[in-house]
Amino acid sequence: QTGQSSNRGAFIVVEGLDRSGKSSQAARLLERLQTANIPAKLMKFPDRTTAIGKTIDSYLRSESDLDDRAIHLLFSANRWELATSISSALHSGTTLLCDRYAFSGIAFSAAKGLPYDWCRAPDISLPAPDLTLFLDVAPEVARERGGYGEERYEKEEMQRQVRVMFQRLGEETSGSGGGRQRWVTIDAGQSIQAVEEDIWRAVEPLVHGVDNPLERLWE
Ligand code: 2DT
Ligand code: MG
Repeated sequence: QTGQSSNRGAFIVVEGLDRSGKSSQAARLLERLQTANIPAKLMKFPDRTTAIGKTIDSYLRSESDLDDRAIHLLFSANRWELATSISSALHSGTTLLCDRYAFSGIAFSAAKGLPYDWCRAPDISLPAPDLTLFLDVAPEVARERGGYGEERYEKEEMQRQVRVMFQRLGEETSGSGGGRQRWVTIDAGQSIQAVEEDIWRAVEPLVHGVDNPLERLWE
């Protein structure tokens, strides 16, 4: 190739309801990339290890209570505190996988009743994923996979609302406002192997690097 190829790593986000298989699929994808000698790294939001992340963790485990808007802003701040490491990893050629990102931030808070546009505002300008894989599963199927856990939000009615918000985010991301960003819905009700293959089909074109510059969310 000629010209100014930026040849950075791809930024790939995995989103979905609780019990959609997100974390297992992200781990499998990481392994697959590493086996193919593609430099790759896996991140996860919320990142519960930072000071902000510890406050989020305590909230999710219902050890503390916070105003809905305050916790929303902390989730966003938890992404902003890692935004520089995201872009440096990508620019050093690492393919970055991320288990949840800003879409979860909006979907969960908007599902609680906060205004959608208000929820989106603090995440505007974050590094934008090249590809978002939405692992779509019906809440009743997710429930049958051994039940939801103990954490806040892990209830069927909440998950139902969250799914509606994810679907709206998907429509807006793959629409005209999305630049080169792609949103791919994966049927996560299939077998683990079938989901893995669908994911690989979407990811494969990106694993040898991306030429276009890193975009910012909703700019
Ligand atoms: P995990 O079960 O994946 O650890 O997520 N959440 C997540 C939000 O409400 N806002 C956010 O910005 C993010 C990233 C989704 C814990 C829960 O936190 C929710 C489930
Ligand atoms: Mg969870």
